Amino acid sequence: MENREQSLQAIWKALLKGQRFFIAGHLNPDGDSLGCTLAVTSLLERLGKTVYAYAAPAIGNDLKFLPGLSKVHVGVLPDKYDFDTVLLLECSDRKRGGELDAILNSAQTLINIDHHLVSESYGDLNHIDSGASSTAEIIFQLFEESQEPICLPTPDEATCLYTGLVTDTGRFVHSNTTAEALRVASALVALGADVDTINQVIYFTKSYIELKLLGRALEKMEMRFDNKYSQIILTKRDFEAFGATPAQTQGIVSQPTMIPGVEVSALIKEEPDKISVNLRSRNGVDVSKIAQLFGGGGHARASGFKVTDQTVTEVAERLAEVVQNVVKDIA
Ligand SMILES: [Mn+2]
Repeated sequence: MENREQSLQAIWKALLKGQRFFIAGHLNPDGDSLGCTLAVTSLLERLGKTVYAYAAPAIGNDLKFLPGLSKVHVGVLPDKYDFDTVLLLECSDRKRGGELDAILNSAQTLINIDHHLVSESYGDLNHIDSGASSTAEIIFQLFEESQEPICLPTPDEATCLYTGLVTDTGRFVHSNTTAEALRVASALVALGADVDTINQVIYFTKSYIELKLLGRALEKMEMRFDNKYSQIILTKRDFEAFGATPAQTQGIVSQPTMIPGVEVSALIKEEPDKISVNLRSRNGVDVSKIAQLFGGGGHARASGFKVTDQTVTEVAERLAEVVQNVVKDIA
Protein backbone atom coordinates (compact mmCIF):
# COMPACT_ATOMS: atom_id res chain seq x y z
CA MET A 1 0.00 0.00 0.00
CA GLU A 2 1.94 2.95 -1.30
CA ASN A 3 -0.54 5.47 -0.05
CA ARG A 4 -0.27 4.21 3.45
CA GLU A 5 3.49 4.51 3.50
CA GLN A 6 3.38 7.93 1.91
CA SER A 7 1.01 9.32 4.49
CA LEU A 8 3.09 7.87 7.33
CA GLN A 9 6.23 9.35 5.81
CA ALA A 10 4.59 12.76 5.42
CA ILE A 11 3.46 12.67 9.04
CA TRP A 12 6.91 11.66 10.24
CA LYS A 13 8.43 14.63 8.38
CA ALA A 14 5.87 16.97 9.93
CA LEU A 15 6.74 15.65 13.39
CA LEU A 16 10.43 16.32 12.77
CA LYS A 17 9.67 19.81 11.52
CA GLY A 18 7.23 20.88 14.25
CA GLN A 19 8.46 22.50 17.46
CA ARG A 20 5.38 23.19 19.59
CA PHE A 21 2.86 20.35 19.69
CA PHE A 22 -0.63 19.82 21.04
CA ILE A 23 -1.63 16.15 21.28
CA ALA A 24 -5.02 14.73 22.24
CA GLY A 25 -6.98 11.52 21.91
CA HIS A 26 -10.74 11.12 22.22
CA LEU A 27 -12.99 11.99 25.16
CA ASN A 28 -13.13 9.38 27.94
CA PRO A 29 -9.78 8.02 26.80
CA ASP A 30 -9.39 4.25 26.49
CA GLY A 31 -6.09 2.37 26.60
CA ASP A 32 -5.41 2.99 22.93
CA SER A 33 -6.16 6.71 23.03
CA LEU A 34 -4.17 7.42 26.18
CA GLY A 35 -1.35 4.95 25.43
CA CYS A 36 -0.75 6.58 22.04
CA THR A 37 -0.93 10.12 23.45
CA LEU A 38 1.73 9.20 26.02
CA ALA A 39 4.01 7.33 23.62
CA VAL A 40 4.03 10.12 21.04
CA THR A 41 4.48 12.79 23.72
CA SER A 42 7.48 10.94 25.11
CA LEU A 43 9.05 10.43 21.68
CA LEU A 44 8.64 14.09 20.71
CA GLU A 45 10.10 15.24 24.03
CA ARG A 46 13.09 12.97 23.45
CA LEU A 47 13.51 14.75 20.12
CA GLY A 48 13.62 18.09 21.95
CA LYS A 49 10.11 19.29 21.12
CA THR A 50 7.65 21.08 23.39
CA VAL A 51 4.44 19.09 23.87
CA TYR A 52 1.08 19.90 25.50
CA ALA A 53 -0.62 16.53 25.97
CA TYR A 54 -4.34 16.64 26.75
CA ALA A 55 -6.99 14.12 27.86
CA ALA A 56 -10.56 14.75 29.06
CA PRO A 57 -12.55 14.66 31.15
CA ALA A 58 -10.83 12.11 33.42
CA ILE A 59 -8.52 9.09 33.43
CA GLY A 60 -9.94 5.70 34.44
CA ASN A 61 -8.33 4.03 37.45
CA ASP A 62 -7.24 1.07 35.32
CA LEU A 63 -5.06 3.36 33.18
CA LYS A 64 -3.37 5.30 35.96
CA PHE A 65 -0.37 2.96 35.88
CA LEU A 66 0.65 4.19 32.43
CA PRO A 67 4.17 5.63 32.52
CA GLY A 68 4.41 9.37 31.91
CA LEU A 69 0.82 10.10 32.88
CA SER A 70 1.83 13.11 34.99
CA LYS A 71 2.70 14.89 31.72
CA VAL A 72 -0.93 14.82 30.57
CA HIS A 73 -3.14 17.83 31.28
CA VAL A 74 -6.39 16.20 32.35
CA GLY A 75 -9.36 18.37 31.41
CA VAL A 76 -7.24 21.54 31.43
CA LEU A 77 -6.73 23.38 28.15
CA PRO A 78 -3.68 25.59 27.57
CA ASP A 79 -3.85 29.35 28.20
CA LYS A 80 -2.62 30.30 24.75
CA TYR A 81 -2.75 28.47 21.48
CA ASP A 82 0.68 28.89 19.91
CA PHE A 83 1.11 25.38 18.58
CA ASP A 84 2.56 24.80 15.14
CA THR A 85 1.46 21.17 15.02
CA VAL A 86 -1.69 19.59 16.44
CA LEU A 87 -2.05 15.82 16.54
CA LEU A 88 -5.43 14.17 17.05
CA LEU A 89 -5.22 10.44 17.73
CA GLU A 90 -8.11 7.96 17.64
CA CYS A 91 -10.63 10.63 16.67
CA SER A 92 -12.92 9.65 13.81
CA ASP A 93 -14.08 13.26 13.52
CA ARG A 94 -12.79 16.59 14.82
CA LYS A 95 -15.36 16.70 17.63
CA ARG A 96 -14.27 13.42 19.25
CA GLY A 97 -11.51 15.13 21.19
CA GLY A 98 -13.93 17.58 22.82
CA GLU A 99 -14.24 21.34 22.40
CA LEU A 100 -10.93 21.78 20.63
CA ASP A 101 -12.04 23.81 17.61
CA ALA A 102 -10.05 26.91 18.50
CA ILE A 103 -6.88 24.86 18.94
CA LEU A 104 -7.45 22.79 15.79
CA ASN A 105 -8.06 25.96 13.76
CA SER A 106 -4.97 27.68 15.17
CA ALA A 107 -2.58 24.94 14.05
CA GLN A 108 -0.35 25.36 11.03
CA THR A 109 -0.51 21.61 10.58
CA LEU A 110 -3.33 19.41 11.83
CA ILE A 111 -2.47 15.70 11.82
CA ASN A 112 -5.12 13.00 12.12
CA ILE A 113 -4.16 9.38 12.87
CA ASP A 114 -6.92 6.82 13.33
CA HIS A 115 -8.03 3.27 12.63
CA HIS A 116 -11.83 3.61 12.73
CA LEU A 117 -13.76 2.58 9.64
CA VAL A 118 -15.87 5.74 9.59
CA SER A 119 -12.99 8.17 10.09
CA GLU A 120 -13.11 11.51 8.28
CA SER A 121 -10.08 13.13 6.63
CA TYR A 122 -10.31 16.40 8.56
CA GLY A 123 -6.56 16.95 8.96
CA ASP A 124 -3.96 18.63 6.76
CA LEU A 125 -2.26 15.26 7.00
CA ASN A 126 -4.35 12.15 7.52
CA HIS A 127 -3.41 8.56 8.14
CA ILE A 128 -6.51 6.41 8.47
CA ASP A 129 -5.89 2.68 8.38
CA SER A 130 -9.05 0.75 9.17
CA GLY A 131 -7.07 -2.47 8.72
CA ALA A 132 -4.96 -1.63 11.77
CA SER A 133 -5.98 -3.23 15.06
CA SER A 134 -5.41 -0.04 16.97
CA THR A 135 -3.92 3.41 16.70
CA ALA A 136 -1.04 1.98 18.75
CA GLU A 137 -0.19 -0.36 15.87
CA ILE A 138 -0.02 2.65 13.53
CA ILE A 139 2.06 4.69 15.98
CA PHE A 140 4.57 1.84 16.16
CA GLN A 141 4.76 1.84 12.35
CA LEU A 142 5.35 5.59 12.56
CA PHE A 143 8.25 5.05 15.00
CA GLU A 144 9.65 2.54 12.51
CA GLU A 145 9.23 5.06 9.70
CA SER A 146 11.94 7.19 11.28
CA GLN A 147 14.55 4.47 10.62
CA GLU A 148 16.57 5.95 13.46
CA PRO A 149 17.49 3.69 16.38
CA ILE A 150 16.94 6.62 18.79
CA CYS A 151 13.31 6.70 17.68
CA LEU A 152 12.53 3.11 18.60
CA PRO A 153 10.15 3.02 21.57
CA THR A 154 11.73 3.09 25.03
CA PRO A 155 10.44 0.45 27.48
CA ASP A 156 7.92 2.99 28.87
CA GLU A 157 6.73 3.95 25.40
CA ALA A 158 6.46 0.25 24.51
CA THR A 159 4.30 -0.27 27.62
CA CYS A 160 1.98 2.54 26.51
CA LEU A 161 1.64 1.19 22.96
CA TYR A 162 1.22 -2.44 24.07
CA THR A 163 -1.63 -1.26 26.31
CA GLY A 164 -3.37 0.17 23.24
CA LEU A 165 -2.90 -3.07 21.33
CA VAL A 166 -3.99 -5.41 24.10
CA THR A 167 -7.11 -3.40 24.99
CA ASP A 168 -8.29 -2.76 21.41
CA THR A 169 -7.92 -6.44 20.48
CA GLY A 170 -9.60 -7.59 23.70
CA ARG A 171 -6.42 -9.36 24.77
CA PHE A 172 -5.79 -10.60 21.24
CA VAL A 173 -9.14 -12.30 20.74
CA HIS A 174 -11.17 -9.92 18.54
CA SER A 175 -11.14 -10.33 14.76
CA ASN A 176 -8.66 -7.42 14.46
CA THR A 177 -5.94 -9.69 15.92
CA THR A 178 -4.02 -9.81 12.64
CA ALA A 179 -0.52 -11.01 11.89
CA GLU A 180 0.60 -7.38 11.86
CA ALA A 181 -0.99 -6.73 15.27
CA LEU A 182 0.91 -9.70 16.68
CA ARG A 183 4.15 -8.65 14.96
CA VAL A 184 3.91 -5.22 16.56
CA ALA A 185 3.01 -6.75 19.93
CA SER A 186 6.01 -9.04 19.70
CA ALA A 187 8.30 -6.14 18.85
CA LEU A 188 6.94 -4.12 21.80
CA VAL A 189 7.57 -7.00 24.19
CA ALA A 190 11.12 -7.27 22.85
CA LEU A 191 11.55 -3.53 23.47
CA GLY A 192 10.61 -4.00 27.12
CA ALA A 193 6.83 -3.48 27.40
CA ASP A 194 5.78 -4.32 30.95
CA VAL A 195 3.26 -7.01 30.00
CA ASP A 196 2.90 -8.33 33.55
CA THR A 197 1.83 -4.98 35.03
CA ILE A 198 -0.54 -4.32 32.12
CA ASN A 199 -2.28 -7.68 32.60
CA GLN A 200 -2.42 -7.40 36.38
CA VAL A 201 -3.82 -3.87 36.46
CA ILE A 202 -6.20 -3.96 33.51
CA TYR A 203 -7.46 -7.54 33.62
CA PHE A 204 -6.89 -9.01 37.07
CA THR A 205 -7.80 -6.14 39.36
CA LYS A 206 -11.32 -5.54 40.67
CA SER A 207 -12.52 -3.95 43.89
CA TYR A 208 -14.63 -5.73 46.49
CA ILE A 209 -17.57 -3.53 45.47
CA GLU A 210 -17.18 -4.40 41.78
CA LEU A 211 -17.16 -8.13 42.57
CA LYS A 212 -20.23 -7.81 44.80
CA LEU A 213 -22.00 -5.90 42.03
CA LEU A 214 -21.04 -8.61 39.53
CA GLY A 215 -22.58 -11.17 41.88
CA ARG A 216 -25.81 -9.16 42.12
CA ALA A 217 -25.90 -8.75 38.33
CA LEU A 218 -25.46 -12.48 37.66
CA GLU A 219 -28.16 -13.24 40.22
CA LYS A 220 -30.54 -10.92 38.39
CA MET A 221 -29.69 -12.23 34.91
CA GLU A 222 -32.85 -13.30 33.05
CA MET A 223 -32.99 -15.47 29.96
CA ARG A 224 -35.69 -14.66 27.40
CA PHE A 225 -36.80 -15.68 23.91
CA ASP A 226 -35.67 -19.32 23.91
CA ASN A 227 -32.55 -18.34 25.88
CA LYS A 228 -31.32 -16.23 22.97
CA TYR A 229 -31.55 -12.98 24.95
CA SER A 230 -29.96 -12.33 28.32
CA GLN A 231 -31.14 -9.27 30.22
CA ILE A 232 -29.64 -7.81 33.38
CA ILE A 233 -31.30 -4.82 35.03
CA LEU A 234 -29.37 -2.96 37.73
CA THR A 235 -31.53 -0.41 39.54
CA LYS A 236 -30.57 2.49 41.79
CA ARG A 237 -31.24 0.17 44.74
CA ASP A 238 -28.73 -2.38 43.44
CA PHE A 239 -26.02 0.27 43.22
CA GLU A 240 -26.94 1.69 46.63
CA ALA A 241 -26.79 -1.76 48.24
CA PHE A 242 -23.00 -1.83 47.77
CA GLY A 243 -22.24 1.88 47.58
CA ALA A 244 -21.38 1.28 43.92
CA THR A 245 -21.56 3.61 40.93
CA PRO A 246 -22.82 2.72 37.43
CA ALA A 247 -19.23 3.10 36.22
CA GLN A 248 -18.26 0.01 38.25
CA THR A 249 -19.97 -2.40 35.87
CA GLN A 250 -17.10 -2.96 33.44
CA GLY A 251 -17.14 -6.44 31.92
CA ILE A 252 -20.53 -7.46 33.35
CA VAL A 253 -22.42 -7.31 30.05
CA SER A 254 -20.01 -9.78 28.40
CA GLN A 255 -20.55 -12.52 30.99
CA PRO A 256 -23.86 -13.89 29.59
CA THR A 257 -22.40 -14.20 26.08
CA MET A 258 -20.37 -17.14 27.41
CA ILE A 259 -23.58 -19.18 27.48
CA PRO A 260 -23.96 -21.12 24.20
CA GLY A 261 -27.10 -19.99 22.39
CA VAL A 262 -27.13 -16.43 23.75
CA GLU A 263 -27.31 -14.08 20.76
CA VAL A 264 -27.75 -10.76 22.56
CA SER A 265 -26.80 -9.68 26.07
CA ALA A 266 -28.09 -6.44 27.56
CA LEU A 267 -27.06 -4.64 30.74
CA ILE A 268 -29.64 -2.00 31.62
CA LYS A 269 -28.55 0.48 34.28
CA GLU A 270 -30.70 2.94 36.18
CA GLU A 271 -28.40 5.93 36.61
CA PRO A 272 -29.30 9.11 38.54
CA ASP A 273 -30.23 11.11 35.43
CA LYS A 274 -30.68 8.49 32.70
CA ILE A 275 -31.06 4.85 31.77
CA SER A 276 -27.95 3.53 30.05
CA VAL A 277 -27.80 0.26 28.14
CA ASN A 278 -24.82 -1.83 27.03
CA LEU A 279 -25.31 -4.50 24.36
CA ARG A 280 -23.12 -7.42 23.32
CA SER A 281 -23.61 -10.19 20.78
CA ARG A 282 -21.95 -13.53 20.44
CA ASN A 283 -22.53 -14.54 16.83
CA GLY A 284 -24.15 -12.82 13.90
CA VAL A 285 -26.41 -10.17 15.45
CA ASP A 286 -25.27 -6.61 14.76
CA VAL A 287 -26.14 -4.90 18.04
CA SER A 288 -25.03 -1.49 16.74
CA LYS A 289 -28.22 -1.53 14.60
CA ILE A 290 -30.30 -2.15 17.71
CA ALA A 291 -28.53 0.67 19.56
CA GLN A 292 -29.09 3.02 16.61
CA LEU A 293 -32.88 2.57 16.97
CA PHE A 294 -32.50 4.15 20.41
CA GLY A 295 -30.15 6.93 19.32
CA GLY A 296 -26.93 5.11 20.25
CA GLY A 297 -24.28 3.28 18.28
CA GLY A 298 -21.04 1.33 18.44
CA HIS A 299 -19.69 -1.84 16.92
CA ALA A 300 -21.40 -4.99 15.59
CA ARG A 301 -20.61 -6.96 18.74
CA ALA A 302 -20.48 -4.15 21.29
CA SER A 303 -22.71 -1.11 21.39
CA GLY A 304 -24.90 0.95 23.67
CA PHE A 305 -27.35 3.80 24.12
CA LYS A 306 -28.83 6.17 26.71
CA VAL A 307 -32.44 7.21 27.34
CA THR A 308 -33.41 10.16 29.53
CA ASP A 309 -37.21 10.32 29.47
CA GLN A 310 -38.31 6.80 30.42
CA THR A 311 -38.24 4.46 33.39
CA VAL A 312 -35.92 1.49 33.53
CA THR A 313 -38.84 -0.90 33.04
CA GLU A 314 -40.09 0.98 29.98
CA VAL A 315 -36.66 0.95 28.39
CA ALA A 316 -36.21 -2.74 29.16
CA GLU A 317 -39.53 -3.65 27.55
CA ARG A 318 -39.03 -1.51 24.44
CA LEU A 319 -35.60 -3.07 24.01
CA ALA A 320 -36.94 -6.58 24.56
CA GLU A 321 -39.49 -6.08 21.77
CA VAL A 322 -36.76 -5.06 19.33
CA VAL A 323 -34.47 -7.92 20.37
CA GLN A 324 -37.31 -10.44 20.11
CA ASN A 325 -37.83 -9.44 16.48
CA VAL A 326 -34.14 -9.71 15.74
CA VAL A 327 -33.57 -13.14 17.35
CA LYS A 328 -36.87 -14.84 16.59
CA ASP A 329 -35.73 -16.34 13.29
CA ILE A 330 -32.33 -17.47 14.50
CA ALA A 331 -32.29 -21.24 14.75
MN1 LIG B 1 -8.44 2.36 19.12
